[in-house]
Amino acid sequence: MTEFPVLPRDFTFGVASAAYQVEGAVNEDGRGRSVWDTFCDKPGAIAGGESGAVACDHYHHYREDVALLKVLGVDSYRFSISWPRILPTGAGAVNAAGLDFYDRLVDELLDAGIEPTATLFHWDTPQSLEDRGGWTGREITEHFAAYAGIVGERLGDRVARWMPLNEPNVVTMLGYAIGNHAPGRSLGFEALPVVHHLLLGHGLATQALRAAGCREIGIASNHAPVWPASPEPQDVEAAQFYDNLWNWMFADPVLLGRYPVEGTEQGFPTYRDGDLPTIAQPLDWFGINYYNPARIGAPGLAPDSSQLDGAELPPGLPFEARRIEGYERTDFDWPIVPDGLAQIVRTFRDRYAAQLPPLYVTESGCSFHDDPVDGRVRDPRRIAYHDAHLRALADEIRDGADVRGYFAWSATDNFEWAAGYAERFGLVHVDYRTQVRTPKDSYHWYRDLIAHTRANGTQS
Ligand code: IFM
Repeated sequence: MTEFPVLPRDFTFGVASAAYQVEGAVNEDGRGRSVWDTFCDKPGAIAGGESGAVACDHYHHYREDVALLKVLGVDSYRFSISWPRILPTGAGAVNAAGLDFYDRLVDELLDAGIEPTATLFHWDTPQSLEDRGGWTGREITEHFAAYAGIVGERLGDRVARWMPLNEPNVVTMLGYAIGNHAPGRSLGFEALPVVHHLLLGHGLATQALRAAGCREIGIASNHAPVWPASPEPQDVEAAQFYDNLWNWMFADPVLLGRYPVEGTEQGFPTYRDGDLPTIAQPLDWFGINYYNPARIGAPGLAPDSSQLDGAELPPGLPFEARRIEGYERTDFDWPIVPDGLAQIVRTFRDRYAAQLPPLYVTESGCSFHDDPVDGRVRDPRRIAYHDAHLRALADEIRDGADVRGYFAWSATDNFEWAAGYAERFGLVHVDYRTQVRTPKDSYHWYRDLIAHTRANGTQS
C-alpha cells in the first residue's frame, strides 16, 4: 500500500463550508432573517436548542480561517453566500455591507493563493420569501436568478467556480416533505413541486451568472447508491422508486432535460413549456456530494430512519430505509462505505455517458467527536475516511473517470443543522466557547497529501 492515494498532480483539493453553518453574525450589518433563524427558534427543532447565531463566528474570524486554509495548502475553498445578507428580504434593495463581506473574503482567499468556489444557495432562504410560499411557488425562481446576477456582477471576475444550488434533494425531502430541516414543512409528496422550482431556479441562476460573465458553473448534488434490501421483487421495486426520488429526479433534468419518470412535470401545477430546457443549461462540471449509500426495502419491517438524517419518516411511504450492516460507522452513526463513492461515479458515467461534464466531489466527510487533548486532536478515523474515499476515487480516475477534485466536508467543525454542534465534521476543531481553532491530525494529513500529490502525482 502506498503512503497516500495516487492522484493526478493537477487534482483540485479543497474544503467546503456553508454560510449558516459557520458565519454567525446573524443580526449584523443589515443581514435579513433566513428560514434557519426562524426554524432554530422553534422549541425542539434543533438538538440542544442550538442555532447558527454565532456558530464559528467566521464573519469576524474569516482572516484567521483563510490563514489556516493557506497553511493547509488547498487549491480551493468552497463557501456559500448568504442570500439574506445580500438581499435582506430576498428581493429588492441590495445590502451593500453583505456584498462587501464576500468581496473581502474572496480577496483574502486570492491573496492566499486559494481559488474561491461559491455556492449561492446552501438552504438559507430569506424568510420574507418563505412567507410567500418559498420554494413551493414559482415566484422565488425569478428572485433567485436576480440574486445570482447581483452576486455574479460583483464577484464574477474573481470567483473560479460557481454553483447555484447545494443539495436540492435534501431541501426538498428534509425541509419541505418531512420537516426536520427549515422551513419545517411536512408536506409529504405534496412537496414535489419544490423539486421543479429548485431546478428551475438553478437553470435561471445559471443563465444569470453566465450573463454576468461568470465561468465554471456547476451544481452540488447529493447522491447515494441505492442498494435493494434483498433481491426480492418488492424490495427491488421499492429501491428503484427511492433511487428515482433521491438521485435521478434531481440529476436527470439537469443533465438530460427530462424527469426520470415520463410526464412527471405535467403533475406540477406551475410547469410551463420551456422549463426543462432552462433547467438543462449546459454545465461546466457536475458536483457530487457523497456520504453513504442507502439500503431500501419495501415497507413493512422496522425502518432505520438514520438513512434520512435521523428524520422520522411519515407512514404510508412505498419504501423504507434499512440499516446497512457490516461497515464501520461514524459517530453520527453513518456507515462508512468508500466503495459507494466509486459506485456512484460509475453510475453517473454509465447513465449520462457523453452528456456528463467533468465531475467534482463537492463534499464528502465524517463526524467524529474527538476533542483536543493537550492541544492536539487525534482523529485517525477521519484520516482513514478521507484516505479510503480518495483511494476509491483514484481507482475510478485510473479507470477513465474525469473527476477533477475533492472538497472535504468540512474546513472547520460547524453547526450541523438539526443535530446542532454535537457533530464535528471539520479538519479543524472549533471550541465554540472561546472560538479557538485547533487543526486536527487530519488537517496535517490532508496538508501532507496535497504537498505529496503536487510533487509525486500522476500526469493527467
Ligand atoms: O453539513 C452538511 C452540509 O451542509 C450539506 N451536506 C451534508 C453535510 C453533513 O451532513
